[in-house]
Amino acid sequence: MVTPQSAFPLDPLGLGAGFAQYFSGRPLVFRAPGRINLIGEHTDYCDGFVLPAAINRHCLVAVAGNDQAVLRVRALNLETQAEISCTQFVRSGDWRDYVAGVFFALQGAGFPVVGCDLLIASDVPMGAGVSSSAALEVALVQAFLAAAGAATSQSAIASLAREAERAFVGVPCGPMDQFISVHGQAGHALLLDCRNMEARAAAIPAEAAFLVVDSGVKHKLTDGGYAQRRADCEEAARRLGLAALRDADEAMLARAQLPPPLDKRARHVVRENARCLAGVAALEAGDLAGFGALMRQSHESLAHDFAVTCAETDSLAQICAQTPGVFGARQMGGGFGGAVLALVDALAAEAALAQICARYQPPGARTRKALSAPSPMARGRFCHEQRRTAPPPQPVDRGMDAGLAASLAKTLAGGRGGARARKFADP
Ligand code: GAF
Repeated sequence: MVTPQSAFPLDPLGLGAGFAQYFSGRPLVFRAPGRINLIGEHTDYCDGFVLPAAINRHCLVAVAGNDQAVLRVRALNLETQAEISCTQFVRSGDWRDYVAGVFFALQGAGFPVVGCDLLIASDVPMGAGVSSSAALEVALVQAFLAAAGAATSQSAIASLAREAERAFVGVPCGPMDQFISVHGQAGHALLLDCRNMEARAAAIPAEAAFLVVDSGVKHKLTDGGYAQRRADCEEAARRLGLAALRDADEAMLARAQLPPPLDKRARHVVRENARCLAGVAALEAGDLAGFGALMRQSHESLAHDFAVTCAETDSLAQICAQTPGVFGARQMGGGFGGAVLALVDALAAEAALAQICARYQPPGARTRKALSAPSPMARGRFCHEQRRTAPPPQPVDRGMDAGLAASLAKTLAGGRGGARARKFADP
């Protein structure tokens, strides 16, 4: 996946300094990452298991209160701006719903909110299945809270960001994307149990690299297919007499003889949960071939049982899987397009990416251009290069002295490191 060189600052100091071009006031800057999901797709809203990792692509938001009942927003990567009312939520059907949605989700949850000026920049590709929206939501939650002088727990930040997506953007998403954007750890994926929100860090072996290859087919979770799959899963669970498909197993499905397509939807979830648990064991054992085989099975299941792939992602996953050095590949994220994730031998990553780009015929000139060169994201072990996520509030003073600036840059660049197992309770 390639994002052209950005014409705007993507570091907190640069964005903080850029704020003065558009607004007055001293901004605070917040940052949240996008994600990959190694395996466990369409299982999070079934109370199941997922294995996401935060990536080294981020959304940054610089914020300062403006003493007015309005949100003045400049989105640098979209080259656009907007004024959004703080008194009433009005659905726009575009990026403004995320900004207004987070604001009103916070207000609805009883947090203080104030009118703000916001400068937004992101290098998380949109519509590619790497959670650009969750990164934006998480950064916005932190920004709005800080502007109002409020604070809350990391888990609450993730829940509030998800609530904005569900209640205001209108996507009935599961908890995975916002959770990993808040809790991601450098060099690790997190095995998340979406029923009790307990997570365990699993180290990504040094020999492993993940390539994210954009199919060029933009997915949009608001289009209805995602909500339909979720409704199918809930209906299947209801017919099985279960709280969620997490509680189903193969024997139950064989006995119940659910009607199509519920039978296939349920089979995907039951098997994908099993693949996710087998996957984390394979990863921890350094069995990359085993993990790759599970990824291939996951793609087949997403294509045939869950019906969320498309011709382009099927073709791209096949090309990836046939490329020397690649252990396995699968469509990632909500589906109906977006990106394919490939697990590859780190030493073969550059060559594999070049071969994949040469063989894949993406739809449209824009994407051909986008795939013309390897990107930092697709190059090497990008999961090992990610930076600390969800940094604490950091005032960015345009007159900051060099020593403080260096110390801030160092803080923001530091990884958390170290595996941990803990419960992330919802508020
Ligand atoms: C999207 C959703 F936002 C997630 O909650 C998850 O359901 C994913 O699709 C599919 O696994 O990213």
